[in-house]
Amino acid sequence: TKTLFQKLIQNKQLGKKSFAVLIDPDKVNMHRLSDMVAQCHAHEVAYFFVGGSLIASDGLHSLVTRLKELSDIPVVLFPGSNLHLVFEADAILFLSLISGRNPEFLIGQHVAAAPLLKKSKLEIWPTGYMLVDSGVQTTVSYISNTTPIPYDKNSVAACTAMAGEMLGLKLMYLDAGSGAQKPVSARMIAAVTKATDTPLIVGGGITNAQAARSALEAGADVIVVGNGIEKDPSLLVEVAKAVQELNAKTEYLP
Ligand code: 1GP
Repeated sequence: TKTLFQKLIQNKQLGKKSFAVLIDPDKVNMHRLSDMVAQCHAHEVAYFFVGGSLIASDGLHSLVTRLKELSDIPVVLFPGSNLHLVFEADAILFLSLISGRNPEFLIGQHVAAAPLLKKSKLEIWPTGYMLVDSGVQTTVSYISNTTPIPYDKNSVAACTAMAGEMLGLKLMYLDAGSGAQKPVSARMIAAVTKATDTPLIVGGGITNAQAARSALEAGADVIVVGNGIEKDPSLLVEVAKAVQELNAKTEYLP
């Protein structure tokens, strides 16, 4: 059987787009979780991303185990640091913050996590993580003590992704940061898509179906929505439908 990562690569080759729902343990409403998970099932959500740059509650472990009880949708850790390892999850975005110049988030945290990950059954997804300026200082840029890529510097993003790919990273993630005022631009997504062959995840500030559609049409393989769904649960269905519609179109192509 294929690993989750092999399926991700296969989907990219087929042009099949995926939707990941980000669940932040600090914000999640545990009473609504099972309804939300049922909706994710019904609407073919591909992954749960779980985490955040700063987790203030102690709910990460119980969130992951609860999600595993409720469904078979893969749970992918989206860690802010090596404190955020939960071995019951399916995979981990092993993020190297390549848009920044803080060695701690490029390699430091990884060294501390490596021996634990080596022993675990988690699938490791080596990811070039690029933060993009979105008009507000996001928690992640503050916590990581890095400067994001300027909003309209598409070629900086493209060259950063190219270098990440040349260093052997298998996946790129363009993130405007959770709660961004505006999502990553379609032009930047297109520039990164053109510059690399790795699958591309895009998230941050996607708060309507049109933003999701435009990110996918520009080249994103996986889109991530977190905050928007916490605020308005109906967004989950809207975005899921946009993804399904795009996939239905590509299936009719010769
Ligand atoms: C943040 O990409 C994710 O790292 C999702 O962001 O919470 O703004 O949807 P939002």
